[in-house]
Amino acid sequence: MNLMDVVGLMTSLSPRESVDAVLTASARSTNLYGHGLGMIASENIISPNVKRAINTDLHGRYAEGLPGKRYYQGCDDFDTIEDIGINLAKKVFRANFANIQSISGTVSNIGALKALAKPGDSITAVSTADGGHISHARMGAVGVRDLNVSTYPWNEERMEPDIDASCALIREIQPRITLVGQSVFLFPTPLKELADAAHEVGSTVMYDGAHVLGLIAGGVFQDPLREGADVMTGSSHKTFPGPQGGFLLSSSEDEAFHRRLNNAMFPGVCSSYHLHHVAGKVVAMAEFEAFGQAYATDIVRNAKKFGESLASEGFDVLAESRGYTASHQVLTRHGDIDSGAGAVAAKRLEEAGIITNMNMLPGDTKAMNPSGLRLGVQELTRVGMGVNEMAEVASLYARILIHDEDPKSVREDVKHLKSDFQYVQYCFDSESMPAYEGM
Ligand code: DSN
Repeated sequence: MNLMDVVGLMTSLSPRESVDAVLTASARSTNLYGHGLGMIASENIISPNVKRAINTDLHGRYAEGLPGKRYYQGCDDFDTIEDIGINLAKKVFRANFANIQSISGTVSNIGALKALAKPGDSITAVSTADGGHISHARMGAVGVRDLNVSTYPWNEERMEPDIDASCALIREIQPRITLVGQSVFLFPTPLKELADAAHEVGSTVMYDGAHVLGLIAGGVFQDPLREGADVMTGSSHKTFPGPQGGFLLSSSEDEAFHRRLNNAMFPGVCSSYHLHHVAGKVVAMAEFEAFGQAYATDIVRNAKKFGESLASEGFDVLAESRGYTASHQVLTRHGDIDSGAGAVAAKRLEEAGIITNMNMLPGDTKAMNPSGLRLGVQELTRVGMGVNEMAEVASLYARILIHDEDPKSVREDVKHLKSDFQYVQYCFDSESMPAYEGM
């Protein structure tokens, strides 16, 4: 069936058929992940109690403002939830300020850019080609705020900004915001050096911790708010294992600055802020306080093992000289630069029930035809896989991508491996609800 046939079929559905089609497709997607290996580095699954917190009447309610200062009645109970959440966020992320209203990492970034800069100001950031997020670029949030972006020179060997050249850039440009952090994020950013240069020229340091927030909270990556970041943004659903949403955090003790950050979020970039997801985030933070350090430690241990195992299977794994990774991610190159071999590899893995994403690697210039894969182990870790399973997963990759076995025959082994890992770990009441079932 070609695309136009599919579009035709979709537009001819009756209302009842549309409902059924959505429910069927949702169940199939759940099934795909339940029997497969979810390895997209920006995803995760939520615990039974987070699911319960999300599936409440709060999903349809409004609470503009802050706890105790609302524009709507009926918010007293939600105020309790948000108050617990703000306090937990300060504790879990070791911050002096926390706003937990953001509905995504990108919205957190737009809010931070609104609070910290005005249109026409300059900003420095990691380029998308080197792994920066689209919201750090003119095509994304940085453009929405009309900021002029200069990107850091990149050290490909170390997979981080070239320190001396980046400090020189900051001193030359004197950006309003020195933005660091990436979506392709293998190693901690050498933050202290960059922050010293930034503060010397009066720049505010903003750290986008979307991908690595759980590792930061678990104390196994870096501690941006103590290494010079003034503001930290992040997603609540990547290595931090909550529902989809965002955080806005700061090390500042200045209450006027806190008000600026809060105002940037509301009325700045959010009106409704999805109260059920806030409740889910609060439960996730409480569970993280209890279990997060062990979870974060296991993620990094698994990622290192996965990188080593892929390399032993014969894959070209990036950053060998640094032990492949210090985060949840591993990067593999599958052919020449711009060859599109990463896209082909991702499709073959999907046929076996292994869900990944193609990714540009240093040198690639075509986002739809990159040479690489970005692989994350945070979801597999969350359902209890350890280093032995990482070696097994690497061998499944090799059967498909190196020994050219038919992915469909590997799919049964993927399913078999996954069948033993059906409950979310590192949470309360783990076995009260299977990981891949609805609410
Ligand atoms: N695009 C997401 C990622 O996969 O990194 C972040 O928003």
